[in-house]
Amino acid sequence: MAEISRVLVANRGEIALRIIRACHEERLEAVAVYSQADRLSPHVRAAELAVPIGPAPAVDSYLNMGRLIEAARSTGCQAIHPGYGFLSERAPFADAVARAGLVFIGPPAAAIVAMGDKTEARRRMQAAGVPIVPGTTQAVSDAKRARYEATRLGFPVLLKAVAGGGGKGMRLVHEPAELEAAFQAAQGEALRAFGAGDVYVEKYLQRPRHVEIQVLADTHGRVVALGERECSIQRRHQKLIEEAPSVALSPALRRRMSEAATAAAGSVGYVGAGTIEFLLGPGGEFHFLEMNTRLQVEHPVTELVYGVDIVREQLRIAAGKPMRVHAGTLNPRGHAIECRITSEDPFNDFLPATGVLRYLRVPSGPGVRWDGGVEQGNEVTLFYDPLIAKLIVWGDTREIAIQRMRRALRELVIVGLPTSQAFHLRVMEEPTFQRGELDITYLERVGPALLAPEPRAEVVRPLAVVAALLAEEQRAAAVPPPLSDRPTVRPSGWVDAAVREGLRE
Ligand code: MV4
Repeated sequence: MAEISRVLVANRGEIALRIIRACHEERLEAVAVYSQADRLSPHVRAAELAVPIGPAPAVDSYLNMGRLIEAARSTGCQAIHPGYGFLSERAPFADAVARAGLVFIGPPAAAIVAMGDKTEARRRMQAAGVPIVPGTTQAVSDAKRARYEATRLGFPVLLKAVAGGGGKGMRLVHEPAELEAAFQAAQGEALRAFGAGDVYVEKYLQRPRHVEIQVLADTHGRVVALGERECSIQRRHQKLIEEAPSVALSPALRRRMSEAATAAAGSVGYVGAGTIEFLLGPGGEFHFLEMNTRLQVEHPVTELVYGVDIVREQLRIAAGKPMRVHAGTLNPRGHAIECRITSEDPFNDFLPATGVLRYLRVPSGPGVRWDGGVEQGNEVTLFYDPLIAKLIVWGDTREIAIQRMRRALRELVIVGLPTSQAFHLRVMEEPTFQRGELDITYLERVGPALLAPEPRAEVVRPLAVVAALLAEEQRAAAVPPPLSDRPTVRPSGWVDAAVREGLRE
C-alpha cells in the first residue's frame, strides 16, 4: 500500500480548492501549484505549500508535465491529483507520474488510452455487453466506405473522430450527397485537433438525453455505480446545468444502466472515479457514448444525493485502501441541481468576459453548496476556462430543489463582470425545465426566447447593483437613529433594483 501523506494538486480554481479540502478531511497535506496569473487565487492560500509553475498560459504552467512532477518531488509529495481538464486524461502524464515514483490519482494509463480511442472503446464495450450506438467499430478508410456504412445504418449519420470526444471533428450527414465533403471536413478537423485524422460512422440519434453514470473502482476489485446525472442542458458541448437523479430513470432503468456502467469500467481494469456517458432515448433505450476517465465538474450533484465524498474516495483508492461505498446500499436520496456560474455574457451569445470581481456575495443557508475558485478582488482572465463557481443545491424533491436554486441565485451578487447568473434563473423558471422535459437540444430550442435581448437590463443591472451596494455601505456607516424615530418598514433600494432585474419577485 502506498503511504501517502502529501498530495500535489495539479490544477487551479474551484477544483483545486475542492481537492485541497478533501485532502485536509483525509488528514493529508496539500501542495498547490499556481501560474503567475493565479498568485492571488484562494487555492494557493488553502494549501500547506504553494509552488509557482510558470507564466499564465496553460501550456507554460498547468500543462507543463516536467514542472508539475518537479514541484511534487521538491515538496515531498507522494501523489498527484490532476483534477479535470489540463493533464487529467493524458496517458503520458499518468505514465510520467508513475515513472517518477509518484501515485497518479486517477486510472491506470492503459484505461485512459483504451477509452481515448473511441473505436477501441466501442469494441471493448461491445465485448463487455454494453449497448453502443449502432455504427462502425473501426475507422473508415475513405468517403466511399463511409457512404457504404451510412447507407447500411440509414441516414442521418454522424462522422466522428477516433481520437475525438467532446464534439470536435464531428459532422452530421443527412444524405449521401453530403458525405464526401463532410468526410473531408471531419478528417481535416480531427487531424488539426488531435494529430490523427481517423474517422468512424455512427447512426445519428435524434434528441436523446445525455445521462451519465458515476462509477468508483478500488484496487480490491470492487466497482460500484453511484447512479446517474442528467446533463442534457448544454451549449456547444459545455454543460451548464446538471442534476441528479434524472426524472427519466425508473429504479429498474437505473439498475440496468448502472450494471452497464460497472461492466464498462470493469472491462478496462478501471481504478478510481470515472463516468460512463450514455445517450438515452425516450423509450428508455440507452447507448454508450464515451467514458470520462477523470473526476468531473458535476460530481457534486452525485455526492449530495448519494452521501458520498467522491474526492475523498479517490484519495483512499489511490492509497490502496478499500472504498467506503458498498454497492448494495446505494439509492439516491432527494434531488440535487448544479448551475455553473461562468464569466460569460448570456445576453451576448455567452461571450467570455474578463474583469475584476469587484464584489461577491455568496449564497448560503439550508441545502446550498458553493464550490468556488475565485474571491472578491481576483481578476478573471481569458487564460483559463470561464468557470467562476458551481452553485449546487439539494432538496427533498426536484420542485424543492428548483425553488432553493431560485432563492440561492437571487442571493448571489457578482459585481465587476457579466455572468451566467440571470440565465440560470430564467431556466429555473422555464415550464418545460420545471416539467423535466429535457434533451440535448433543449437550449437550442428554448434558449433564444429565454435570452431575448433586454437592453434595459444590460444597462441597468450593473448600475442598480452598484447603487444598492453604495446604499448598503451608507446605511452601515450611518449612526442608527433613536428607536422611536426608526421606521418599522424600511424601503430597500436593493429590492427595487433586484425586482427590476428579475433577480427576485
Ligand atoms: C451523438 C449524438 C447523437 N447521435 N452520437 C456530442 C459530443 C460527443 N460527446 C458526442 N456527441 C453526440 N454524439 C450519436 N450517434 C449527439 C451528440 C451530441 C451531444 C451529446 C451529449 C451532450 C450534448 C450533445 C450535443 C450535441 C450533440
